[in-house]
Amino acid sequence: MNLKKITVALMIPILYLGLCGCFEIVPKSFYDDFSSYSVGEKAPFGEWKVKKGGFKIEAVMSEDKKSINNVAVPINNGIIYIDKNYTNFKLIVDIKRLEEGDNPKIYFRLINNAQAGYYIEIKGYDMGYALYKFNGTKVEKLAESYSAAPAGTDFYRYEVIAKDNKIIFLAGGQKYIEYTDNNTPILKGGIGIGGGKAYYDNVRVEPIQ
Ligand SMILES: [Ca+2]
Repeated sequence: MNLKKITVALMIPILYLGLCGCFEIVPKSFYDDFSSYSVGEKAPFGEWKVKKGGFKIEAVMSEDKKSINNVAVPINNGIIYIDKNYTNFKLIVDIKRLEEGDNPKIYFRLINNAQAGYYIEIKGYDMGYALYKFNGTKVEKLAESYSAAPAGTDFYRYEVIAKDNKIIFLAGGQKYIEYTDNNTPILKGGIGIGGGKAYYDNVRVEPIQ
Protein backbone atom coordinates (compact mmCIF):
# COMPACT_ATOMS: atom_id res chain seq x y z
CA MET A 1 0.00 0.00 0.00
CA ASN A 2 1.32 3.41 -0.82
CA LEU A 3 0.99 6.44 1.43
CA LYS A 4 -2.01 7.80 -0.45
CA LYS A 5 -3.95 4.57 -0.01
CA ILE A 6 -3.09 4.43 3.71
CA THR A 7 -4.24 8.03 4.16
CA VAL A 8 -7.56 7.29 2.45
CA ALA A 9 -8.01 4.12 4.50
CA LEU A 10 -7.47 6.15 7.68
CA MET A 11 -9.69 9.03 6.59
CA ILE A 12 -12.80 6.90 6.07
CA PRO A 13 -13.25 5.76 9.70
CA ILE A 14 -12.32 9.23 11.01
CA LEU A 15 -14.93 10.85 8.76
CA TYR A 16 -17.49 8.25 9.79
CA LEU A 17 -16.86 8.82 13.50
CA GLY A 18 -17.10 12.56 13.00
CA LEU A 19 -20.40 12.31 11.10
CA CYS A 20 -22.03 9.99 13.62
CA GLY A 21 -21.32 12.47 16.38
CA CYS A 22 -19.13 10.06 18.29
CA PHE A 23 -16.63 12.86 18.87
CA GLU A 24 -19.20 15.14 20.46
CA ILE A 25 -18.00 16.19 23.90
CA VAL A 26 -20.61 15.32 26.51
CA PRO A 27 -20.34 17.36 29.73
CA LYS A 28 -19.44 15.30 32.77
CA SER A 29 -21.23 15.44 36.08
CA PHE A 30 -21.18 18.72 38.00
CA TYR A 31 -21.19 19.45 41.72
CA ASP A 32 -20.87 22.67 43.68
CA ASP A 33 -21.34 23.07 47.43
CA PHE A 34 -19.98 26.64 47.24
CA SER A 35 -17.26 25.78 49.79
CA SER A 36 -14.44 26.88 47.50
CA TYR A 37 -15.53 30.53 47.40
CA SER A 38 -15.01 33.19 50.03
CA VAL A 39 -17.89 34.58 52.06
CA GLY A 40 -19.25 37.73 50.44
CA GLU A 41 -17.87 36.81 46.99
CA LYS A 42 -20.21 37.93 44.22
CA ALA A 43 -21.09 36.10 40.97
CA PRO A 44 -19.67 35.30 38.52
CA PHE A 45 -17.72 32.73 40.57
CA GLY A 46 -16.37 29.34 39.51
CA GLU A 47 -18.15 28.17 36.37
CA TRP A 48 -21.30 30.14 37.19
CA LYS A 49 -22.38 32.96 34.88
CA VAL A 50 -24.92 35.66 35.70
CA LYS A 51 -28.23 35.64 33.82
CA LYS A 52 -29.73 38.56 35.72
CA GLY A 53 -29.36 40.48 38.99
CA GLY A 54 -26.60 39.16 41.22
CA PHE A 55 -25.65 36.34 43.55
CA LYS A 56 -23.35 36.12 46.54
CA ILE A 57 -21.82 33.58 48.89
CA GLU A 58 -23.02 33.59 52.48
CA ALA A 59 -22.00 31.43 55.43
CA VAL A 60 -24.75 29.85 57.50
CA MET A 61 -24.75 27.41 60.39
CA SER A 62 -25.00 23.84 59.14
CA GLU A 63 -28.17 21.83 59.91
CA ASP A 64 -26.41 20.00 62.76
CA LYS A 65 -25.11 23.36 64.09
CA LYS A 66 -21.59 21.93 64.17
CA SER A 67 -20.01 23.80 61.29
CA ILE A 68 -20.32 26.80 59.03
CA ASN A 69 -21.66 26.08 55.57
CA ASN A 70 -21.34 28.24 52.46
CA VAL A 71 -24.50 28.77 50.41
CA ALA A 72 -25.38 30.88 47.37
CA VAL A 73 -27.97 33.66 47.75
CA PRO A 74 -29.60 35.76 45.03
CA ILE A 75 -29.32 39.55 45.05
CA ASN A 76 -32.30 41.37 43.46
CA ASN A 77 -33.90 38.10 42.30
CA GLY A 78 -30.62 37.15 40.64
CA ILE A 79 -30.18 34.06 38.48
CA ILE A 80 -26.88 32.25 37.82
CA TYR A 81 -26.28 29.40 35.43
CA ILE A 82 -23.81 26.82 34.15
CA ASP A 83 -23.46 27.21 30.41
CA LYS A 84 -23.06 23.56 29.34
CA ASN A 85 -24.92 21.27 27.02
CA TYR A 86 -26.49 18.69 29.30
CA THR A 87 -28.75 16.35 27.34
CA ASN A 88 -30.36 13.80 29.67
CA PHE A 89 -29.64 14.39 33.34
CA LYS A 90 -30.67 14.54 36.96
CA LEU A 91 -30.34 17.99 38.50
CA ILE A 92 -30.40 18.04 42.30
CA VAL A 93 -30.46 21.24 44.41
CA ASP A 94 -30.95 21.93 48.11
CA ILE A 95 -33.00 25.09 48.70
CA LYS A 96 -34.10 26.87 51.85
CA ARG A 97 -36.53 29.77 51.61
CA LEU A 98 -35.81 32.71 53.85
CA GLU A 99 -39.50 33.57 54.11
CA GLU A 100 -42.53 31.32 53.68
CA GLY A 101 -43.76 33.32 50.70
CA ASP A 102 -40.56 33.12 48.63
CA ASN A 103 -40.65 31.34 45.28
CA PRO A 104 -37.19 30.08 44.27
CA LYS A 105 -36.61 28.61 40.82
CA ILE A 106 -34.57 25.85 39.23
CA TYR A 107 -33.59 26.35 35.57
CA PHE A 108 -32.53 23.73 33.02
CA ARG A 109 -31.93 23.16 29.31
CA LEU A 110 -30.89 26.79 29.09
CA ILE A 111 -29.84 27.89 25.61
CA ASN A 112 -28.84 31.14 23.83
CA ASN A 113 -27.01 32.62 26.85
CA ALA A 114 -29.85 31.44 29.12
CA GLN A 115 -32.42 33.45 27.17
CA ALA A 116 -34.55 30.33 26.62
CA GLY A 117 -35.19 27.11 28.49
CA TYR A 118 -37.36 25.62 31.22
CA TYR A 119 -37.76 26.33 34.90
CA ILE A 120 -39.53 24.95 37.94
CA GLU A 121 -41.06 27.47 40.29
CA ILE A 122 -41.33 26.44 43.94
CA LYS A 123 -44.40 28.41 44.93
CA GLY A 124 -44.57 30.36 48.16
CA TYR A 125 -46.37 29.04 51.25
CA ASP A 126 -45.92 25.46 49.91
CA MET A 127 -48.79 26.06 47.47
CA GLY A 128 -47.31 23.81 44.81
CA TYR A 129 -44.89 23.73 41.88
CA ALA A 130 -45.09 24.82 38.26
CA LEU A 131 -43.09 23.96 35.17
CA TYR A 132 -42.53 26.78 32.68
CA LYS A 133 -40.88 27.08 29.29
CA PHE A 134 -39.54 30.48 28.30
CA ASN A 135 -38.01 32.23 25.34
CA GLY A 136 -36.95 35.82 26.00
CA THR A 137 -39.93 37.49 27.67
CA LYS A 138 -42.39 34.85 26.43
CA VAL A 139 -43.26 32.47 29.28
CA GLU A 140 -45.57 29.48 28.99
CA LYS A 141 -46.81 27.35 31.89
CA LEU A 142 -46.60 23.67 30.89
CA ALA A 143 -47.63 21.84 34.05
CA GLU A 144 -48.56 22.49 37.63
CA SER A 145 -48.89 20.67 40.94
CA TYR A 146 -51.21 22.05 43.61
CA SER A 147 -49.72 19.86 46.30
CA ALA A 148 -46.23 20.35 47.67
CA ALA A 149 -43.77 19.05 50.22
CA PRO A 150 -44.01 20.77 53.62
CA ALA A 151 -40.72 22.62 53.13
CA GLY A 152 -41.61 25.81 55.00
CA THR A 153 -38.34 27.64 55.56
CA ASP A 154 -36.25 24.48 55.94
CA PHE A 155 -33.64 23.09 53.58
CA TYR A 156 -35.29 20.72 51.14
CA ARG A 157 -33.91 18.62 48.30
CA TYR A 158 -35.37 19.17 44.83
CA GLU A 159 -34.68 17.10 41.75
CA VAL A 160 -35.36 17.60 38.05
CA ILE A 161 -35.00 14.61 35.74
CA ALA A 162 -34.89 15.50 32.06
CA LYS A 163 -34.82 12.60 29.62
CA ASP A 164 -35.40 13.43 25.97
CA ASN A 165 -38.66 15.43 25.94
CA LYS A 166 -39.86 14.13 29.32
CA ILE A 167 -39.46 16.26 32.46
CA ILE A 168 -39.99 14.97 36.00
CA PHE A 169 -39.84 17.05 39.17
CA LEU A 170 -39.44 15.66 42.68
CA ALA A 171 -39.30 17.26 46.13
CA GLY A 172 -38.04 15.22 49.06
CA GLY A 173 -37.93 12.16 46.79
CA GLN A 174 -41.62 12.37 45.88
CA LYS A 175 -42.78 13.05 42.32
CA TYR A 176 -44.98 16.13 41.82
CA ILE A 177 -44.72 16.87 38.10
CA GLU A 178 -44.30 14.66 35.05
CA TYR A 179 -44.61 16.28 31.65
CA THR A 180 -43.77 15.36 28.08
CA ASP A 181 -43.07 18.34 25.85
CA ASN A 182 -44.25 17.48 22.35
CA ASN A 183 -44.16 21.08 21.15
CA THR A 184 -40.61 21.73 19.82
CA PRO A 185 -38.91 20.61 23.05
CA ILE A 186 -35.50 21.95 24.04
CA LEU A 187 -33.40 18.79 24.29
CA LYS A 188 -30.15 20.08 25.77
CA GLY A 189 -28.71 23.07 27.55
CA GLY A 190 -27.36 24.53 30.78
CA ILE A 191 -28.72 24.57 34.32
CA GLY A 192 -29.37 27.45 36.70
CA ILE A 193 -30.71 28.61 40.05
CA GLY A 194 -32.18 31.80 41.37
CA GLY A 195 -35.05 34.10 42.03
CA GLY A 196 -36.73 34.73 45.36
CA LYS A 197 -34.96 35.03 48.68
CA ALA A 198 -33.45 31.65 49.38
CA TYR A 199 -30.28 29.75 50.16
CA TYR A 200 -29.14 27.42 47.39
CA ASP A 201 -26.64 24.64 48.05
CA ASN A 202 -25.26 21.33 46.76
CA VAL A 203 -26.06 21.79 43.08
CA ARG A 204 -25.46 18.51 41.30
CA VAL A 205 -25.90 17.41 37.69
CA GLU A 206 -25.64 13.72 36.88
CA PRO A 207 -25.90 12.82 33.19
CA ILE A 208 -28.19 9.83 32.60
CA GLN A 209 -28.68 7.54 29.60
CA1 LIG B 1 -22.50 24.43 50.99
